Amino acid sequence: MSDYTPRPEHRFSFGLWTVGWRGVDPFGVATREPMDPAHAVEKLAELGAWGVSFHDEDVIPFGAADSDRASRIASFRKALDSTGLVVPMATTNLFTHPVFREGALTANDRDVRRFALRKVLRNLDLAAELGARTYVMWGGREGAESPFNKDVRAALDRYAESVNILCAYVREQGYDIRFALEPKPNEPRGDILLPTIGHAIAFIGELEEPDRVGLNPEVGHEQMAGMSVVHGYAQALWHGKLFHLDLNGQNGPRYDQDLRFGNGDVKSAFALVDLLEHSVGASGAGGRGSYDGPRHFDFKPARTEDESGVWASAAACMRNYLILAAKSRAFRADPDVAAALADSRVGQLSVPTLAPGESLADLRAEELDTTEAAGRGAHAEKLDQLALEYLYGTR
Ligand code: DIG
Ligand code: MN
Ligand code: MN
Repeated sequence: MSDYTPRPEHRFSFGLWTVGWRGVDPFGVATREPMDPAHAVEKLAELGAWGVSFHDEDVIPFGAADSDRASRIASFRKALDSTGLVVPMATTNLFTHPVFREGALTANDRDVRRFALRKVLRNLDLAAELGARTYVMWGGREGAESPFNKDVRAALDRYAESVNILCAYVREQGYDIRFALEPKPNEPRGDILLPTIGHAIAFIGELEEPDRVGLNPEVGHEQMAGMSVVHGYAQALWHGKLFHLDLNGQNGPRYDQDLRFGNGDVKSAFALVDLLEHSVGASGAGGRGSYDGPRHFDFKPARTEDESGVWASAAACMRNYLILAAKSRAFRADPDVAAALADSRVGQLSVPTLAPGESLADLRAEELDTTEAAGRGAHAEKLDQLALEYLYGTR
């Protein structure tokens, strides 16, 4: 029997806002009491987590006096020190306060944009103090409900201006920090800017310091847009842009469910863990990119739960990852799978189409019996069924 006990070496991390989510939704008030960040840190450590991430306001209330800010940071630090949990990632809440009602870094209102930039800069300093190496930017309020209310080209100018300023600041301060953009197609805005991995990768290419900016793709956000999360993560890896990740669950295009990881689209969860675990150090398809960062969860324990359910849900995120990682190892070691991969010519995709030194004349001199080639089966069904049988537990 495999051991599915989470340990710090697995590098599981959680957003403070996940286990601290009080269950407020558009149709109901909180079902849980506020959670002290120190308590969250202590409980996550007990469960076997390695790290925590935070928004500024997960630790420091909006507008807190300096003395209150200092004591809350001290309490958070004390819990980190006593448990040994680290802070791999930090981010800014640019979405809760009404001042951000029409956006933050891309608000039409220039005063709001300048305030948002100051808010990020301040939390970047704290992030650096706490040792975070990734700073996530999720533009939850960057977008619009009306196509006439947002000049998207100007908004992207402002977004790029902000990211360029933040990259320059981190460089000048000597912070060992990279930025990770988090795409999401909608919710809370009718349409959010940089809605998918593809949009974000294209945007990064227009920045002054593109090497300092990558992605923090969230499973459910790609699936909300009807995208394949595995293809999206694989392309982010291919670009060398998978700087961090938000693991959770989702049942296809609908509101952002933020289910515990491993719930929702189970097959995609298995394929994603296989990609993340198999591609680390492996030849992988083309060998391009592998991810060895935190296994970070951004999920919401169901509103139905009391605090005991919160911890059951958090523990299940890590357990599900370990179960799927064990299945991926077994799948990859199975000789029947190796044979099915060969029958499907999966490895052949890593062979360059043109041989080294081969000329186009050589290529064009070749002929293919297209009737014979058209008759070649892909044998994908057999391979996919083997994968499903690992999920079903019959292998
Ligand atoms: C929501 O998916 C967003 C916010 O929770 C946060 O800004 C980001 C960090 O992972 N994810
Ligand atoms: Mn989400
Ligand atoms: Mn997220």
